[in-house]
Amino acid sequence: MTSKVWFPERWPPLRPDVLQLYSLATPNGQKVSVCLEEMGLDYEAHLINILQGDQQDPDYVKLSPNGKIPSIIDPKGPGGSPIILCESIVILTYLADKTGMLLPRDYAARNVRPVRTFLKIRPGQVQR
Ligand SMILES: N[C@@H](CCC(=O)N[C@@H](CS)C(=O)NCC(=O)O)C(=O)O
Repeated sequence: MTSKVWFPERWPPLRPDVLQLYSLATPNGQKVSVCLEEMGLDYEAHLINILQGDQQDPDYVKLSPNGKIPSIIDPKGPGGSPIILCESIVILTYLADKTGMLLPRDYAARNVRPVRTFLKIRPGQVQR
């Protein structure tokens, strides 16, 4: 079953049928971009300039009630219905479940320390 997809008026999609990413190149924002690229998912990116207060735009807060990037709209979410998600770990876990990539499906395997650390760590904390 599919239902109508809502998009923020200020950041209209060019391709409403693909996943929409609302983000900026910060450590938390990049986690989701890297994940989408690694998974080869088709998506459209919208710049949310947190230095200019875009994250407090009333339309953006409908995507991310805590006024933080990143967030996504997947027009083809579970059961074919649209889904809106915020919080990088929630998004990463959702994308892993959607594609079957990058995270073990098994709950116990998923909760071992290296996997949890990978999800939680900020790219800026990774030492080269
Ligand atoms: N726990 C959130 C944190 C997201 C977060 O802190 N985003 C920052 C940029 S990296 C942000 O949107 N800051 C804008 C603000 O706090 O006004 C996540 O992992 O997604």
